[in-house]
Amino acid sequence: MAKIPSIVILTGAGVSAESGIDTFRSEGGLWEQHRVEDVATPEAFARDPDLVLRFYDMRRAAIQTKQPNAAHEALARLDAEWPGELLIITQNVDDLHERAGGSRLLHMHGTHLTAWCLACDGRPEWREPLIDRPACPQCGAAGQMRPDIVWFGEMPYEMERIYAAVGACDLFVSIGTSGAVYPAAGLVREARARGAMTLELNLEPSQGSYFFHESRHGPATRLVPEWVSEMLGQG
Ligand code: BV8
Repeated sequence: MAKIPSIVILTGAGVSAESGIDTFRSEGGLWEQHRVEDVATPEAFARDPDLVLRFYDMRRAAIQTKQPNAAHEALARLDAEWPGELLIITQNVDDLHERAGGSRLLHMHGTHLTAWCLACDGRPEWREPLIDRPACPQCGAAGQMRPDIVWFGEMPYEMERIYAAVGACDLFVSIGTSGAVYPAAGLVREARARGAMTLELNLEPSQGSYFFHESRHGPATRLVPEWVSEMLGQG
């Protein structure tokens, strides 16, 4: 009985673009409106916490008005029906994968809808602004909560679990990411070095296209449902 291939899927801002969530590097993207180092680093938070908290309050409110798209839904279907190992590793901090039904999922750069209390190290679910320095719902400490987001210079979450899954997968698929940010951008080489087939689904060639066995270019809402149907033998 042939082994059912184990799959690791890495997603980036491109998978949420058609849900109306800004990507980072595109025309007018987030990093055009704000210098990364001004809003997404621990140094920026120490220097001007209000600027950083307003930036994340704006995005936290915005994603709650958006809906998952056909790419999120197709990945949730594969997640539910794939009989072998499968892990979706997302760089995104929105909850659209979850709202589409995704479960075998991890957020390597954190999430908008949890906060991080620096007093009790709690990660309470949080949907409201942080600018008014609310009290932690777990320990009551006031003004100690920051976004539960991995900023530049900070260690991404669950790196051991990520390297273990990438090192053991038979198929590594990258969707909607520019390959500009590490260590996420280095995972394709890790997977390939360990013998996995590698596939890129992206609107255009990315900084990492060279490392993929196959690259398909187009919108995620077309490419991802097509690929999932192929995988579930309905192609
Ligand atoms: C760390 C949360 C130590 C915040 C984010 C090696 C070399 C050089 C630099 C480094 C290096 N190692 C580390 C660094 C430093 C740094 C880094 O990579 N800098 C870059 C800028 C050079 N990395 C770090 O600081 C990381 N921490 O290294 O700690 C360490 C090292 C090793 C092991 C352990 C620890 C922390 C990085 C995480 C920072 N936080 N997000 C927030 O969201 O505000 S990163 C953030 O930017 C996202 O999470 C994502 O990771 C990245 C954006 O990239 P994408 O998601 O790809 O989005 P982008 O807009 O760039 O591209 C979108 C793509 O989609 C495009 O290709 C486009 O064509 C495509 N697309 C658009 N529309 C569609 C589409 N595709 C399909 N359909 C569509 N409709």
